Amino acid sequence: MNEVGSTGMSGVGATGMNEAGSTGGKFALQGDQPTVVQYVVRRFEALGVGHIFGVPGDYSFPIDDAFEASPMIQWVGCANELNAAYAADGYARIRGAALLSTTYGVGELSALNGVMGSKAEHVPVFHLVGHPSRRLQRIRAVTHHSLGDGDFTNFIPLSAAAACVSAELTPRNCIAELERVIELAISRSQPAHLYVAEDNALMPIFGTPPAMRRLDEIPRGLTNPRELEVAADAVLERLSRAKRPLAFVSHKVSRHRLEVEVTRFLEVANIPFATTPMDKTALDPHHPLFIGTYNGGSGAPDVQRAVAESDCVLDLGGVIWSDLNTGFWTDKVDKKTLVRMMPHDVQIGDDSYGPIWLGEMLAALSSSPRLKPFAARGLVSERRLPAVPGEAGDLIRYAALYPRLCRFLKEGDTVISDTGTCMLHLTQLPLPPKANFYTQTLWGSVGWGTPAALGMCLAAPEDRTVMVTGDGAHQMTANELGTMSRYGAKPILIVLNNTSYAVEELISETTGHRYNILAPWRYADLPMTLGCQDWYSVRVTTLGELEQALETASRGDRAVYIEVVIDPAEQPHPLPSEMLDKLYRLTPRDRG
Ligand SMILES: Cc1ncc(C[n+]2csc(CCOP(=O)(O)OP(=O)(O)O)c2C)c(N)n1
Ligand SMILES: [Mg+2]
Repeated sequence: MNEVGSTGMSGVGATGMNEAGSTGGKFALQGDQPTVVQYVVRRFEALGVGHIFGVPGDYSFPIDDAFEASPMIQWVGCANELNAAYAADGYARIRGAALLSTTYGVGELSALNGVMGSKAEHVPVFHLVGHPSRRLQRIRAVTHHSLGDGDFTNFIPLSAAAACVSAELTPRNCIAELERVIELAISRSQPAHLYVAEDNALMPIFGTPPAMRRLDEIPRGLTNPRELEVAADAVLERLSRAKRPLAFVSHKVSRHRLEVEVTRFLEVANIPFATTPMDKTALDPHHPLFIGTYNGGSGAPDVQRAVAESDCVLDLGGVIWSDLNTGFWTDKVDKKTLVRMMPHDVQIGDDSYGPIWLGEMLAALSSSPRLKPFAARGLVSERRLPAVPGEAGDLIRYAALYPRLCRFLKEGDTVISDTGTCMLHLTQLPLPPKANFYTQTLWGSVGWGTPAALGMCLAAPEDRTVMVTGDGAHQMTANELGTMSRYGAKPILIVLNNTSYAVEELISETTGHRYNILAPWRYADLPMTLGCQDWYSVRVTTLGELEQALETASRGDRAVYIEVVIDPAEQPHPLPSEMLDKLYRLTPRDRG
């Protein structure tokens, strides 16, 4: 469990529930019981969440007021709700849960692309939405942010669709609903949608609150002992027949904080592991059993060989076998050899066993006397640092840029890649020990990286956060730079200025589209314009300038913004037509 420690609150009475957030606003009632929103704040304080990202709005004032009064949860005012959702996503990837606050209609809908990304990539974000009061709803008032039809249920299914659970909080259900929703969101590692009408928000809750569990105390899965026994037997039987087992460790292992259990199992059995680009640092890439990143037919040949030759492939947690995560579905995993140990069930061939919590499954396997260690085999090509080509006066080409970025990274760094050509390069680089690498490989919403860096900096201020983004992605969310400075985040931001949506040219059949050309921003001026205090911001056009800037950045005393001007000679070449066929068509041209 990553730093989501105890807040020191074990029960409601601990700090006098009715003090914080009792603003005496238009609906406030006095009494011994906390109001609904006060209780929500206390519950998330006890869970261990330290920040809430959002944009205020009148229907959510009760929520905003209550969090503003919290001594433990800091309000982080973002430039817009989409950015706030991305920031919450970044925060939750590190801290295990995050809070997002938006207002009815206009705010919640703006956030939905970001929250949906959290759903796709299994990140638990609690999306709190303030609704118009029950009274306005009863009289079917025509209000702002509504469709003017007196119907206040229009947006509920939309926000609910971006979550794994959705609930309206009322004074009567608040205590039980909150526990149910927290448990579901954490066990599924996906967002929750919680909404509350403005008047209900300020009513005292009904009932007696239970002892409040911290995040690491929330049960994440159930196990049927009989199913566990049968499934463990089936896995051990498969392993007993295997000569060359290999494991894939997926991002769900880190989402569910199962790194220790997975490492133990792999070490006891001495089974080597690979990761896909999306899961690159699901376990430490410097672990001796790590063989490299597997990206179907486009990854390192020795890793491809190891996967193709394996007679028992263990999928630990649930790999995303998607286009961009498997070299456009060129993976050579023989499905007959696949044993899928998902967070809540196990799938082998046509058989499915469950419910089985992955933590218990791993413990059962690791402690079984039938699990014999396999002969060790190591493949360590991915740990070698790449050579650094080019001269100081050269303009900056990718082949010279990425090796320099690679050498700049240091142990324990948080590395973020936005979607774009940078993701294709960064996922192939070796990373330093204990580095954590984050992308949105499945959802791929460009612009996620900049606000996610804000969230990650606040989630782990002691770590160094390095974010690489294309200029097109950055133009979508750059207005969050000011928020970073305001809340003391000190990221290292590397913005690749190639004046275009270059990756779009790469994946289209023709090049030279005007719609892929960007407005020419002066990126290095942005931090100052957006109010960033004492940032080191620089524009570099040669390798010498780049090295100088990275040298300054590595001093680590302040936030850094490096605009890297890419050599205009670096033109994207469209992918070979067979690749494009694979990406976009059901049947390849040569077979169709
Ligand atoms: C929200 C969203 N809108 C549009 C897209 C389509 N899209 C994918 S990559 C990309 C361009 C990225 O350009 P840039 O950040 O400049 O990176 P480059 O490829 O130039 O390195 C776009 C627009 C998307 N993925 N997400
Ligand atoms: Mg670009």
